[in-house]
Amino acid sequence: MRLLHLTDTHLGARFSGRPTTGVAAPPRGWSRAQDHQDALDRALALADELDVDAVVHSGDVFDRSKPPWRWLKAAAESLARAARERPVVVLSGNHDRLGLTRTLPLHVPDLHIVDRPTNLTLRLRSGEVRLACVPYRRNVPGFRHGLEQALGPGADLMVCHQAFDGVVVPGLTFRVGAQRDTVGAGDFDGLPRPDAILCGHIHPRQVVPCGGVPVVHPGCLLHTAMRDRAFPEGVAVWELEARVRWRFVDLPGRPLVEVRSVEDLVAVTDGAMVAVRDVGAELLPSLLDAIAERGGFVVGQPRSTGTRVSSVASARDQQLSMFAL
Ligand SMILES: [Mn+2]
Repeated sequence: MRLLHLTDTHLGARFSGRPTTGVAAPPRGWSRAQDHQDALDRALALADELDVDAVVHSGDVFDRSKPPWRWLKAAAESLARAARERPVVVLSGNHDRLGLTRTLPLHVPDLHIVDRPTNLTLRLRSGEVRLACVPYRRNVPGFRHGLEQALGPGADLMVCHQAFDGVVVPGLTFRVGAQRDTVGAGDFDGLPRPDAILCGHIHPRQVVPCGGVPVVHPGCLLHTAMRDRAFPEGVAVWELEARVRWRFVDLPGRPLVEVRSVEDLVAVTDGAMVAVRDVGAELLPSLLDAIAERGGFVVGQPRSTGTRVSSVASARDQQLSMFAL
């Protein structure tokens, strides 16, 4: 039995910062939200190619709880089409704050939209799989309550959108007790153990143990911020045989490049989205020309030397980076 696991598609997301204008402006009509929709379609095409038995999305389907109509419609069409081929499970994340049943009022037989803790049995071609699904919970008691409902009856796998003790984003390791929504092995006491946890929320790809159970984060399907550009974008493919295994598959999106000097231009390839940082004002016009010549375009206001970086700004950046998860 084979599953495709994707997460944090953030459909409808625009990139922070207004696109620049003039030379090195984005192509006419370009929108980062189209990139997010394309990434979803790439992942669903891989599900077809690998002929998986089911698709599981572990949350943050949309970037905002009320997504723009255009992107809502595109997502609904893609998910409904995928669910005609195989069961598709979508779980709400912290960004899907109002719940997905309101956002995606789709009545497609094999599209399982999960807004509440649910013990879900998927009947697949090659057998059954029991999923304990716990959408994002704002605090630990809420998560524990969700676990009792979803995992209490027993499950093969768990699906959730939560920060687990020990997960890492740049500059921060999540710890139980340090954030009110971070959970740990103790929260599973007295409950059946799933073989593995398919997790969303944390954008850098990683695996952490939780009481001996692997918590697998394929990472966001497409970057929502420049600072994440070093992390791979993609999905996990699960094989459920005598033992449960997964592998990560990269599905790289548009290249993201930060340009601070002439040396960085080499990384600007056709279609690259570029942030210009801390460049001297006298150098800026020629850099913008060079970026445009290489087929790249700039998002955000180019920052010249000395215009911004301060300890206050970096503290705020860090807060923003946490908010963006
Ligand atoms: Mn997210």
